[in-house]
Amino acid sequence: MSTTLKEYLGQNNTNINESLKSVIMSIAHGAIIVQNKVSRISLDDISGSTGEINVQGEEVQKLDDKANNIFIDEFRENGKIAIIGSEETENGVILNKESGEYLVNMDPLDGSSNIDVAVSVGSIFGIWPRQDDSCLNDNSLLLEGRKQDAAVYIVYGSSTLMVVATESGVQSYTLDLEKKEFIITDANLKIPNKSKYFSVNYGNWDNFSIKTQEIIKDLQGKYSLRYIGSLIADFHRNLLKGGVFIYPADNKSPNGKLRLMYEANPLAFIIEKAGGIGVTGKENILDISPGSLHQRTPLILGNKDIVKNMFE
Ligand code: AHM
Ligand code: MG
Repeated sequence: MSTTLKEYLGQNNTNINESLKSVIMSIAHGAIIVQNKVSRISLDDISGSTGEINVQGEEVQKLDDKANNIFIDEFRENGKIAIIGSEETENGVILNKESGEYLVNMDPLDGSSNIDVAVSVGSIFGIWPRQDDSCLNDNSLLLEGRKQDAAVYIVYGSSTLMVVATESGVQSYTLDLEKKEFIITDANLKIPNKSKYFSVNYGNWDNFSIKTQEIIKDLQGKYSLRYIGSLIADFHRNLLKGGVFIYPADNKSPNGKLRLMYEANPLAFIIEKAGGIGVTGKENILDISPGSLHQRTPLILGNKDIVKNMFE
């Protein structure tokens, strides 16, 4: 008998409160709508860019925009979310100033440069309990990763998966397209002890520092190289098979490319709950005290052993 996401969250051993359950269910509902758009991109004229440039200075893809609106609408309807930070909006979007209990930082469509070529993309969410502040503004979103109550990502790939991490562990659910329900397919996801892969954009080699080049040279020959260029797809493969993902600082991106609040923090939370670790190279991602919503960070995510060896 298959257990749906709703049924699984309803079981006593998950230790998740009702409000958090409803936030997770809203993400699942939004993801089913986004999955449909992703699969129909060429049929519904939603490929390509909107012509706008987002706060990151990157082209906004039509689907970036749609996914952003889909999840914001879900969260607005939910009522439990006070404010959202999104890759696609310059400032936080206030939803429920009075009684919102959670703050969500999200990348509504990660890997969007891969959408038009039918390569896996994803959505990423970090969920924090609202702190004791009466005035709600962008600063309310700037909490350390370790304070997250939960983090979630979706992979829109050959199948659509939703991975949910809370204090009690990490579960993976697969979307049953016929029933339009996420079904639990792994109740206790752990990164394997033995690693298979390392993932880095070798095209940036000349911009890497000597130290970064040495670290990467050390991985060559020990592990197979896999790099998709969709963070979620690279992360998910390495989480299941064992490995390390590296997006370091370089000459072109002195603070790294990926964003702390809605890419690094949720994935570092998930990998830690699965037995791995997320670091910048100098500190644990989850301990960084954030300075701004769209802050970038060097990012290394993987098995504890490989990551520790990289800096010895
Ligand atoms: P996005 O959030 O705008 O889609 O960009 C982030 C993406 C990640 O999915 C991926 O890991 C990275 O950018 C790839 O960057 P690069 O093409 O420089 O290797
Ligand atoms: Mg992204």
